Amino acid sequence: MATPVKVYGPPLSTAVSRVLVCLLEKDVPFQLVPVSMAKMEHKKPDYIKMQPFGQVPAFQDDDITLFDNVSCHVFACSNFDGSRLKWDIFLKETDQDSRESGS
Ligand SMILES: N[C@@H](CCC(=O)N[C@@H](CS)C(=O)NCC(=O)O)C(=O)O
Repeated sequence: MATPVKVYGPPLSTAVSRVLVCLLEKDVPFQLVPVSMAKMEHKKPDYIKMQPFGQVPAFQDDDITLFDNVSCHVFACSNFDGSRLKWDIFLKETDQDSRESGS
């Protein structure tokens, strides 16, 4: 992790706050980049270039950009150490199931 993860959006957004809780729980350093929904910044061309759905959150880690809070959770649980969260357990069990079934 060369530069801290960036999360774009207002922390009052439920989707953004879910990502922040995940990163805080896992103790992952991050930078919160404010995006004012009141000023419709999430619909501006520069933001849409990064997040084509014009929604918050957007999440960046090096060359990876994610658009959905659930994919952020899966990414964080697959790539960062720290507290084990529900997704860690789910991913571990899914991996174990696929190893046991040979798929
Ligand atoms: N699929 C996204 C949806 C995120 C979402 O609905 N964000 C809302 C704020 S909580 C948003 O950006 N709304 C503005 C819009 O849809 O134009 C996720 O679950 O993270």
